[in-house]
Amino acid sequence: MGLRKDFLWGGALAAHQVEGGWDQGGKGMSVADVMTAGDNVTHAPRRITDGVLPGENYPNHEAVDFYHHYKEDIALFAEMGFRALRTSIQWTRIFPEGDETTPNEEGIAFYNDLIDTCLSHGIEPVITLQHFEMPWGLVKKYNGFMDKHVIDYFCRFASVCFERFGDRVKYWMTINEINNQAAQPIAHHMLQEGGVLIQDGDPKAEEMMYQSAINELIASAKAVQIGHAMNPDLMIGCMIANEPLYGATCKPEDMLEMEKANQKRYWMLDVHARGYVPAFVEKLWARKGYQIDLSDAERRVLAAGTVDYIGWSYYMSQAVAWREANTDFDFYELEDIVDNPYVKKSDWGWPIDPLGIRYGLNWMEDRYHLPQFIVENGLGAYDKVEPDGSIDDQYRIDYLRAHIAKMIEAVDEDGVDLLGYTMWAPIDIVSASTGEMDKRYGFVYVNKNNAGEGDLSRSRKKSFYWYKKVIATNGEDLA
Ligand code: BGP
Repeated sequence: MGLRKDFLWGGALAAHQVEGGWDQGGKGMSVADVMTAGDNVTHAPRRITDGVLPGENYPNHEAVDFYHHYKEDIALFAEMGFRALRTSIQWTRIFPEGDETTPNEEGIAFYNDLIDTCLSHGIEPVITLQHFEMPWGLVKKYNGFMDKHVIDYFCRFASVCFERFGDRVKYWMTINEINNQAAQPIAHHMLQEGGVLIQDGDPKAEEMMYQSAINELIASAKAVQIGHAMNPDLMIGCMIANEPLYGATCKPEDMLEMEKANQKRYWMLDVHARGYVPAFVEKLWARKGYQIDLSDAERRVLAAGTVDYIGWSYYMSQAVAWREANTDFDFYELEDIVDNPYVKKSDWGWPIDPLGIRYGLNWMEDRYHLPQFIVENGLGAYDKVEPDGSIDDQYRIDYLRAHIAKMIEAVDEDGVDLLGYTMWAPIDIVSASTGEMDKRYGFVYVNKNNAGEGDLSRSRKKSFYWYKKVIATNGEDLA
């Protein structure tokens, strides 16, 4: 009983949310570098500016300066007993504009040292190739994945990563939370996943999303084949935002709406895992008159590039209700998700549902029969530093304990094949959705606030010691 002995306990980061050093070491500008900060008080969203403009606040430019602190930070992760660290390789450190023919050796040297530092502590590096980090140069020249040329640039980037790091990195993921754009084609998400700029309200937005997503999936499938051709032992997965969906009631319309919502949110996973576009998507394209450029040769690429495992993030479940006007049961997150009265919410309004992680693991197992890897799960919260410097983040411990307990039940009682759990994020970092520093996830506190004040010093929170014990007992002692 219990988790496998080599269970990959650890933490997950995204390079652009921690590294900073946005213009150092030959790095080019990425989409993360042109996003301003939003906030949780006025609910102002992050804005995308046309390049880096004077007088704007770009929180990812410095982030928590992992670029210069990674040795110290990885030593802290090792102190907790991490067996795995997930992070991404910023495309713009390797190809600053995105379409160069030779890589930037300084960027490669940085990641070589980061990977070696992990390995020297016995930590398995787990790498995401594209975590909201599309080169701005590719956005401006090609509108990101709207253009098929970008598939080739992604493959060139992936090839260099597999060649230079594949001797030491076994676990890979292609595109982070690729499905976030599926049911809410708004500018923020289109930019993050596909590097595609659209105007809010553009009537072509959804068709563009499908075209970009298809091109992203082709790029992912090609990367899987490139990686396996170099080394068949590489484990190359996808990365899905898993928000298990519940019908708001047992009314038949709500249940069908829930099923249609699942189809729409997870069809990209169908392609990753099964290698073909499901019929309901082809029908939707036909019904809406979308002209999607997907050749027979590209369909063969999709079939030949299926993933080895499913990596997914879990923060919340959602409840879905049918609206009478919605005669074709077409799902849109902003309109069809309703409050679930049975679950609490975080300070940022994210539903908290520990049982949903077990439900999600079972749902994935039933649908895809592939190994799974929970590569993000955590609580964004306000932390208070006491006068003696300590941080009593019992709420974070409670959140993680409840989720890990349900995750273990899915393995123990339901037989799910689970490779590991990398919590988000072991150190405080810049929030992806709001750009805030004060939305904290870490076991390690970083002295920096939303206004950018603080000396970036690191300190251990109460949860640091708790997680160390969880790993040391392989999840048996969650107390
Ligand atoms: C996921 C992203 C991460 C991360 C996390 C928490 O969507 O993969 O990059 O940021 O969510 O979200 P946030 O930072 O908005 O709190």
